[in-house]
Amino acid sequence: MKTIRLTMAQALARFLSVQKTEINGEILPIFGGVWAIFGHGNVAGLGEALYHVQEALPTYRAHNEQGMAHAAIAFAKASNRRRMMACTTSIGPGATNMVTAAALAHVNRLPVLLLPGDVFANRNPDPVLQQIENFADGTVSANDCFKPVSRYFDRITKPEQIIPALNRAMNVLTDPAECGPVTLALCQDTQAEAYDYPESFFAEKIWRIRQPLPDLRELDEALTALKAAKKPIIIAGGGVHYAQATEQLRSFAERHAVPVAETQAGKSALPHDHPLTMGAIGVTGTSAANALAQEADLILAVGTRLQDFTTGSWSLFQNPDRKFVGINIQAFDATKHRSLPVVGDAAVTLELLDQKLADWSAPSDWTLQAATSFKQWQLAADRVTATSDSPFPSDAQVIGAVQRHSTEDSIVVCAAGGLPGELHKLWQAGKPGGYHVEYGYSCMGYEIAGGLGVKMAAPDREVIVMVGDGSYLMMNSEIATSILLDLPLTIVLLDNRGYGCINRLQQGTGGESFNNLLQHTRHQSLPDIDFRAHAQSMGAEATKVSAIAELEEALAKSRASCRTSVIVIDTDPLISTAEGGCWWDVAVPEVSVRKEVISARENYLTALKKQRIGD
Ligand SMILES: Cc1ncc(C[n+]2csc(CCOP(=O)(O)OP(=O)(O)O)c2C)c(N)n1
Ligand SMILES: [Mg+2]
Repeated sequence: MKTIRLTMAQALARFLSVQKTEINGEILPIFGGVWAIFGHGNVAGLGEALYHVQEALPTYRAHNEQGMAHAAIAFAKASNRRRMMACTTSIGPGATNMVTAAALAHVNRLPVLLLPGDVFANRNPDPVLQQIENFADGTVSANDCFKPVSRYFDRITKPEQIIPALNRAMNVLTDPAECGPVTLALCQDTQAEAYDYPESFFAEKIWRIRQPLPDLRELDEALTALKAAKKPIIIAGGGVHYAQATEQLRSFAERHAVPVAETQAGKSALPHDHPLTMGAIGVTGTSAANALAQEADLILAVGTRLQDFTTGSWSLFQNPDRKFVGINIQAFDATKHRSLPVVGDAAVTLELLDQKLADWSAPSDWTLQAATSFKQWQLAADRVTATSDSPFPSDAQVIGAVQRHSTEDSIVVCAAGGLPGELHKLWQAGKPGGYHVEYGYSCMGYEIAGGLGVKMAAPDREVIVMVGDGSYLMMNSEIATSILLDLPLTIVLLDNRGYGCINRLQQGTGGESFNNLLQHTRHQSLPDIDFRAHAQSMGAEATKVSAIAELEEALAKSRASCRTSVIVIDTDPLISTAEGGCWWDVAVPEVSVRKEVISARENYLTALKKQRIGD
């Protein structure tokens, strides 16, 4: 057997650089690069190794480990999981900074390879700088925090262990059902240790995402249920995009006249003006989608996790005879809430169902009802997004302006605050993938770093990040990275001077405004944060606009610019779009001295009666 003597880190870097993927007939590196922030836990080992493979596997430096992992995850999401990135950190704080991002990837079923440094396998220098020292368990390190949020976790204590570990890692990262974060904790001394690796370990490998066929009995059961339906509706989730099944979804819906509603991850599966689209569903849904969902007798849930925002915490589907059919690559999701499961690839499964349904279609009065209620919704949406000259416009009015400025190729990026709900309801997505909102983990601070990852995946498309002041303050440092890498983003910052959506939620649950908007916090003096100056200090072009018309001018300028632009606009923290939406289960205190809480509790108890679980 021919061997090559390399350190574990050199072997790992070399292995990653020869993993390939096939996209539309083109062979590309599956790893778009490695994000790295070095420290003593990875600079000498993996740092030295990455230096030598930069041609095939570029290294990128970020400013925050969570941020760089967000960028990596966004890159994978924008690539429909066909491509991905790795992230390496030092031991300790650098590593644990990535745990939140690992959870985000875990929830959203997105691939990312996390390579935190770890303590010495030989334990000689113990405790090494930043070693946590668990009193009761000598095998525990800070990296154990990754275990519950990794689909596969391993600690590499011997150089030869990467041979099976990387094979397993690649399997998880490219398996459509298992897909999620993989963490390989790399002990510092092991990174530097040499081994005679078989040459075959470094042979180029092309990974293709498999498309499993569904079980025929499951397919038949789903078919029988569908044929009996009088009021069917499709819920399109993120899986529709990851399976690249948007065309199959569209032709299925058209052939069988089934209206389509979209989750946050599913949005943009159908173009916003398709005659069968009902837009967003659930807590942040359109009145049309939600009215239909209430009556629907058959819910065809495709590639969705059916999280509470989609189901209105299980209050939305009120038809006593309703049936769920779950088309999903992962049985865990396909069988949720007693759905009839059809475990398989969404594109293949929709095609098979389509053929077997032949000329069956939903009754025309149902589709007519759907189209009529969507038209009504559109009128409401047009009203709330129309221009205003108010000094404090609503989020919806800002969205209207950004929408008017955007093109079919623009990609809007968001994650937390009031904006995701407003965007879910109101954004009119053109092409699949034009809407990138992380709402599985809804992680404040994803927006800018995520936008950077999206831009890396789609450098020719305009990336518009919409972000609240709270999320911006939580994490903005990858603006500097976007300047470093010459990857321009358009960032629209909506400053409502605090955590507007949580303040509204607090009021909605009977609470006094407290600790959310800056004015309601314990303070000596109220900060007047100059976001424009802040963004400018990192190298971005930045402006503050005082009205919607000015915002539109600034957006046009930003498109012409080849640098990241930050456009700041003051908005009203108290307004959100009242039209559409449905109940969301947020537990209200059973006893309180506040009469507003008591009354909110009464409303809560009434609402709970609509919750249907386990039937
Ligand atoms: C990391 C993280 N911490 C806390 C939350 C809970 N949370 C959701 S939205 C929000 C406020 C966001 O403020 P901002 O970005 O200004 O948006 P706004 O609500 O004002 O629209 C908070 C604290 C979260 N989603 N993520
Ligand atoms: Mg805010």
